Amino acid sequence: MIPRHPDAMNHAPHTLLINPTITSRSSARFPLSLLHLSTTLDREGSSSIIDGNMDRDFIDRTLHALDQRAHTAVGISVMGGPQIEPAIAVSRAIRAHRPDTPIVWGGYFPTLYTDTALSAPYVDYAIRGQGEDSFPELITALHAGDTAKLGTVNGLSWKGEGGVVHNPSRPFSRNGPSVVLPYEKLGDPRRYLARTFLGRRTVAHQASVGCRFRCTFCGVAAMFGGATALPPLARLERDLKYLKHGLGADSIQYFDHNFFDREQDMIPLLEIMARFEMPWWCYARADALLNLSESTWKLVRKSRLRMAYIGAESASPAMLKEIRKGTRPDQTLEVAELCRRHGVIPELSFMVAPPENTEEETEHTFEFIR
Ligand code: B12
Repeated sequence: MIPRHPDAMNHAPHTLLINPTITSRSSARFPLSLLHLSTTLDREGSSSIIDGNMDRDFIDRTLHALDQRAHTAVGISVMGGPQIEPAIAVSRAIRAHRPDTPIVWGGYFPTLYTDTALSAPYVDYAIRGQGEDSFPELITALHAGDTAKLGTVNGLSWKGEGGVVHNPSRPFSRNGPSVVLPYEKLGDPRRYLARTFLGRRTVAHQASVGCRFRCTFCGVAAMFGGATALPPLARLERDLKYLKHGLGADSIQYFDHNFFDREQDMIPLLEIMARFEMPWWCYARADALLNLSESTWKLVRKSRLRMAYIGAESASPAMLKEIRKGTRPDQTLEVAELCRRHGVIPELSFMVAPPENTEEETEHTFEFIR
């Protein structure tokens, strides 16, 4: 029998979504994971969001929110690294304050380390991968108190009588948000318009999802398995119109896992972005930028790409081969010059201290960086 709030059956399911504190307030960007989940949760119920990056007292706010009304469950977004500590703290506080409220973890950490997450007494369910379809199904089951349904939710891992049960994974979903994200759930969304290198009112947005590459070290490859989906042109137009004219944004950080996919597919997107004239930042591969034609680079300049985050990873061809990056060190040097020629600042990330020849390789990478 699934424990439920005594008042639960008197209204539609309601879910509280939490993003534990992980950045300074000035670095806070839209909690897109929770906004995406809200769009689907609100089809058959309702949801509210607490973002610890903006509201630093997020644990007190959470306990207060739980006292205001019946909650079917609490959903917590957890990335690997520093976000785990505040995620544990808020989960423990919820468990102590409302023992009957189910706690659901989602995001990169519970997706990549599901058993570890579920070994904690304050984590009842883990949603693996994209949550837009799985989570509403779990909420429906919890709201109905229907244990039998738990086994049917793809992408869910839960604690059965005989131990942890991992339901089959959910196939990759190409469906993006069918409506403009519910930014109003963040209080005044203009609080998230940040002053950055790109502009005075920078916002974060995710247009496409996934990545077709399978670099061995990357959580994205593990989460999406090489699947990727670009946004329909109308959706990109709709979202940019809202961000620029609705919210007053003047520049964008695209959080897409790998912005420049196949050149011919990018051109219509770049044409729309060029019309909005909002300086932008993205994640990009060196080989993708090097392979763009002169005419596409002309369009990229017109679209006002200002900075590209490029995973250079290593100065060692052998290492790049081993991690299946698919690029070469000479391409890293070449793309740095290419970007400069087109007025784009290359932001290059490297991994140092590999397991073999640690010191030698690290020194080699430092020389390469210089
Ligand atoms: C914004 C961001 C940050 C922000 C903070 C975000 C926050 N939580 O407030 C900052 C800048 C702090 C950050 C830091 C780091 N980040 Co970061 N970050 C991102 C980024 C660019 C966007 C996240 C986002 O909004 N995605 C869009 C939403 C829609 O997708 P999503 O988050 O995946 O959510 C979906 C699912 O995961 C799931 N889901 C997510 N949460 C929940 C919750 C519930 C309840 C459910 C049911 C489902 C669910 O459903 C959602 C909808 O499909 C991602 C790349 C990306 N595009 O995802 C990298 C990424 C998540 N970061 C990554 C990493 C590694 C880090 C760092 C560890 C890097 C470092 N070494 O320091 C640091 C760690 C944190 C730190 N140092 O404090 C990796 C994670 C990979 C991994 N192995 O786990 C990513 C994937 C980048 C990459 N390409 O590798 N990051």
